[in-house]
Amino acid sequence: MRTEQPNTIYLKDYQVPDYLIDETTLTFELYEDHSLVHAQLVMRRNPQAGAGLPPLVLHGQELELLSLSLNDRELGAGDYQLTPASLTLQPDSASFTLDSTVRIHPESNTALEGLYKSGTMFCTQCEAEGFRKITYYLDRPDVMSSFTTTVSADKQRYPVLLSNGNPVAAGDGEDGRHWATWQDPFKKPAYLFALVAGDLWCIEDSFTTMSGRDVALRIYVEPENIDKCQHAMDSLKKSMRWDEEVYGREYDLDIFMIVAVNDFNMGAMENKGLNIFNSSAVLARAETATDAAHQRIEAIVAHEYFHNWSGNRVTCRDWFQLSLKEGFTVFRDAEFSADMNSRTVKRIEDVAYLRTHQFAEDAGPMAHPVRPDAYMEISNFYTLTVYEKGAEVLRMIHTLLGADAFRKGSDLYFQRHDGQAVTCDDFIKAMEDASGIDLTQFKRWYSQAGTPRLQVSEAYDAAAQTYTLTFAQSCPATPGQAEKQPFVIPVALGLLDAQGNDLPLQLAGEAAAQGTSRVLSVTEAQHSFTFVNVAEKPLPSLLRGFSAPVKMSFPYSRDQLMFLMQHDSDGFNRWEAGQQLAVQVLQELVGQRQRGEAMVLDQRLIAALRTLLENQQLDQAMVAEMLSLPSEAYLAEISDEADVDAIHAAREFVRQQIAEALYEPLWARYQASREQSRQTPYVAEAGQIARRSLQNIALSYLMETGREEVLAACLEQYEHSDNMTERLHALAVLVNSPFEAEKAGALAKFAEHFKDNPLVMDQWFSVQAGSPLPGGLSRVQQLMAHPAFNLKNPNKVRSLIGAFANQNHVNFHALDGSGYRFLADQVIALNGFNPQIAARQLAPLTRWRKFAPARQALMRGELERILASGELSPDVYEVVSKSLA
Ligand code: B3K
Ligand code: ZN
Repeated sequence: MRTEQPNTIYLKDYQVPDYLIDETTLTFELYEDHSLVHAQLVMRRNPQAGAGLPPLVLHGQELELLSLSLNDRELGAGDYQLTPASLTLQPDSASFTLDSTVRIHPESNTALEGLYKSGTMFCTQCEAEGFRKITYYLDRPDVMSSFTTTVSADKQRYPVLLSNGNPVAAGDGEDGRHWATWQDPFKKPAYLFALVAGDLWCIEDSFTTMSGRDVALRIYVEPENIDKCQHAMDSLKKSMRWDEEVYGREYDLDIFMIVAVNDFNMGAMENKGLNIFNSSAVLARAETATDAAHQRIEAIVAHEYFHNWSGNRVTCRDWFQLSLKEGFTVFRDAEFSADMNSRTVKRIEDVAYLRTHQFAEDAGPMAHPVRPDAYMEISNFYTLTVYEKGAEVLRMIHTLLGADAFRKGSDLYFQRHDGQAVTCDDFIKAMEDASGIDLTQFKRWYSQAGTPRLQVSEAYDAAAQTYTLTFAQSCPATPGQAEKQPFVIPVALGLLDAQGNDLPLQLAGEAAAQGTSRVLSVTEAQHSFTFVNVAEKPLPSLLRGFSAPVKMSFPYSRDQLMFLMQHDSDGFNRWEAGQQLAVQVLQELVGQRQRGEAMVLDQRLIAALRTLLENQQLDQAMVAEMLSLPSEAYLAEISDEADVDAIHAAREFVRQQIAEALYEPLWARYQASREQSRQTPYVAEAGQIARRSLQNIALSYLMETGREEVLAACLEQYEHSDNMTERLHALAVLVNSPFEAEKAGALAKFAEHFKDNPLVMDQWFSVQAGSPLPGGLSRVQQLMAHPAFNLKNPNKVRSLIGAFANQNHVNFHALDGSGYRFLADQVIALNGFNPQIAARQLAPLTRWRKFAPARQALMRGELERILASGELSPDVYEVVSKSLA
């Protein structure tokens, strides 16, 4: 049983640091069975912290202190105090130099935080609090220092030695060793420190910045992956140009490096000048990575690059401000991706993700504001709320201010705070100062958790020719926040006439109409807006482009939704109307199923989809999105009590009905596209990606019919595609089909062919883990014993255990509790060596309140079992204890 509970850290307790570090000089001596770290810190009393010389408390964990000296005076054991997490000593002057040497063990670091080994290579991950596992330090983001780093290692094993900044010196040492020194002239917090040593190859390119400086660009990978870097390099150059054009931000060092590593807890890390990436976020070529993987790489490369300004040049004062850099940078990368691909499709994907996963988080036991006010373990707060909802908050500011004022605000923010560690309030202040718009009430988005509901009602007065929309907003209670104040909710909208045209929009009191799509600010709990000169009762198109992260409802009839699907000038809302129609139909079927009635499908859904499929003018990616039914996870999220089996049955029923009724147009679309694939070599480019997405969704519907000609087509696509997008989809469709022999054959062949490519094997695990066919858990358990599986590798954990628990609802939620027990067992195992990954995998169990009492009891039982399982990491303890509270 655990004895010690982790402390809760509160935003309200923030205090400036007592001491500052101006210069940090590090020397690493890397060996196979230990490493030595020498740190020289040039320090001084923080003038903002008051008078006197308080004790200096440095962070440090899992360090073996070998020597310590203050101003060149060697300190003895009586001169300082050590705890498992700190080193305390008493400075005798306001400025001093501290030298320390510690021994650490990267070779046995399985938490993948601090300095660790991934395969044969040394690498680091310091955000948020990993630097304290490297040396004694003030490991907090408001302590910013210049860094000079020397790395020494065996030359043959580790020919490449990298750190932040620019290379300044290198040479050979004794015993076959060599060294390199790097200098980073920009002051930075320790969380942005990075080091890499390994046998790496790189591809090289260059970028000329807007002021004409040449920057060397390098992507380092293990030699066998050197042919999979070009897409990431192209993405990097596009990102650098886009940030200059859209934000006026120029890169600042002479070199920018990306290193791909196989063992990484998340996607990537923005270390200054030396981004370290999960190899899944770098490596791609047609034969091994899907379109989705290519787009994810483009987005992550951009995200990490954009952090150079939004995060590195201007950083966070404390970790409560995490969304200052993450929400802003996600907003920036989303706009970049929208500019590089289809804007509407990007928005649809992001909103579907937000509504399924972030809304669920915001309704669960870990709900927290975009700027949290308390945490036990900061690693648990790299959440969908901080990232995705944080980005929505930025998007709303952009919508309210307009693009020009927003840009003035961001220019002011970067100029005013360059080189500083600041708060979300500082960001808002810059936006207010540049735009003249008061954001006081708007800031509630940072402090209040929970997803607001927005109920909209209408009233048309034919005699007065006025149309009134009334918005009623409310927000459910969340842990620690019973009452909420009204938010500022920007509602972009239009009004459609009977032909589907946008009407001019004139509000009462305005002299003339102002456009046909505009943004209303809903600021009161109950807020009405009256449009005048409205000659006929219009149909409103509300929350265009999903202008605010709320749960909006309006009593649309199914016929009205079908009309909006065809006529709304806002592409996002055409999709949204289709989703709402599908949700209505699916919920009706769920009810029929629960009452034991035969399910009867409203044929209007078929009619609407037929119209879409027959329209050859529409963007194929849009058609694909509109053909996609709301996911089981989303249907669960919007249920008061999610009936996993009824949802699955209803959704499968609709899929089969669509497949039978629309067989012809789906088959025609499929064949035309597959023919084009056969004739055109693969390029990861928007037009082809759109075509393949429609082709693939058509194939999944067609396979529902079980017809021989479809099976043959699926096998042909599987065997003969020149790219992973088509091959993997064909495999997934086979895996979910009843054709056992073909399925087994394809799976075996795939594994044999790709056994040496771990990223492709991740896909192979995922398609099997996600299959809703009976027996899911035992398939997953067998796969855990596959030679390519390894619980120590986070990508493997995510692709097998994560895919099962998050994407395979019927199997994970099996009524005998076996899925829950399995997940709890894995969390208990992971807790022992990688707490961050353990805590992340727990998320599905934290949603227990969504389900009927029998499942609730089973899920809670597993959470309690984890709590009692022995010594828990703070990461797992926080999630489990809050979930049970
Ligand atoms: N800033 C990193 C995330 C670090 C997570 C640490 N547990 C990646 C990113 O958001 O760009
Ligand atoms: Zn980020």
